[in-house]
Amino acid sequence: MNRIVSLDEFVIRTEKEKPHSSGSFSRLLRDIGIAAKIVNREVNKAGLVNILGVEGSTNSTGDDVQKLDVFANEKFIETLSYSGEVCGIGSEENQTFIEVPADKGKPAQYVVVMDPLDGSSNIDVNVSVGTIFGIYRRKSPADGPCQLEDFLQKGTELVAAGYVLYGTSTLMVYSTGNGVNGFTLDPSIGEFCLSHKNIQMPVAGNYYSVNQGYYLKFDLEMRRYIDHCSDLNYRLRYIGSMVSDIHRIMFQGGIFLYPNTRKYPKGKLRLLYECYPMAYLIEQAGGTALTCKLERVMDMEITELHQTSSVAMGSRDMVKDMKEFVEKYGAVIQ
Ligand code: P6P
Repeated sequence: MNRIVSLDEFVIRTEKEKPHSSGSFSRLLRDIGIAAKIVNREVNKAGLVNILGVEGSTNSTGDDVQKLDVFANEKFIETLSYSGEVCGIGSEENQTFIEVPADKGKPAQYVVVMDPLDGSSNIDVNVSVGTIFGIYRRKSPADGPCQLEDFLQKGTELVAAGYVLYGTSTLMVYSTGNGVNGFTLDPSIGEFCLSHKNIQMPVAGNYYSVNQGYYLKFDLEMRRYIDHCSDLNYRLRYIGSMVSDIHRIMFQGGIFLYPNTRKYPKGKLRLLYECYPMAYLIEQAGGTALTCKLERVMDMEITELHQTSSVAMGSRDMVKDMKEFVEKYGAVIQ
C-alpha cells in the first residue's frame, strides 16, 4: 500500500528543492488548502442547510450570485488575509481588489487572484463546482499597500495556479511551474493526499466541450470547427463549470471552447480569474491554451481586472487541428 503523502508534506518537500526558499509560498499553498476544506464542508451539506439559492445580487456578467458564492468568497478572503503571506486578493466576486494590511510590519510578497466558486449555478442541482486560483509575486514596493499593477500581470507572470474540484470527491490540482499534481481530500483524516502525480494531458482525445446552445451566435469559423468535431464523431461533454470541464480534459483529453458571441464579443470568461490560471495548468500538463483568435492566452495583455477572453484550450493535437482549421476556413470565410 502506497504511503500517504499529504499536501503539506508535498509542498514543504518541493519547497526544500528550491534554493533560498523562505517557506512563505508553502504556507500560502497550505492556507489555500485549508480554505478549500472549509468551503468543501459547506458545499457537501448545501442541501441540508439554508445555503442554497441566490443571494439576491448579480455579478459583473449578470449571473445571479449564489449564497455559496458569497460564503466561499468570504472564507477564502478571510483565510488568505490571515495567512501573513498575501498583500492583496483579487476575486471574481469583487469589483476591485482587496488590500491586506501588512502583518506586524512583515511585508507580504504575493497576491492571489481567484474565482472562489466557479460554476455556482450548478450548486442547487448537485452538479460539481470548483475554485480557481492564481498566485503572482507583487510588483509594487514591498513597504507599501498592494497596487492595481500587482494584479494586472499577464499569465506568464504567474508563479502558481490551481483549482479545487468539489465533485464526487474533492480534488486540489495545482502547479508551481514544474508539472501538475493532484491531491484528493480524505475526509477521514481531513487531509488532501497526493493522488495524481505529474499529470500529463493526453495529446489527443475525442471530447469537445462547448455550450452548443450558443452555436448560432459564434463566428462562422468556430461554427465550422464545431461541425468538424461532430463530423469526427467527437463526444460533446459540457457541464457549465469550467473547472469540471477542464478537469475531464486533463485526464481524458479533449478541447474546451468558449468562443466570443454577440452577447460577449470579447468572450465571457474572466482573463485574470479563470483563463490565465487554467491556461497555466493546461500548458504545465502538456496542452495548449489559445483564444479563439488564436493568440496564446498566457501572453494576452490585461488592462482591467474583469477583462474577458474567448478560449480554446486542451489537448495539444486537437488545439493544433482547431488552429489550422480556423486559419484555413477563417480566411476563406471572411
Ligand atoms: P454558460 C460559470 O459561470 C462559468 O464562468 C464557467 O465556469 C463556465 O465554463 C461558463 O461560465 C458557463 O457559461 O454561458 O455556458 O452558462
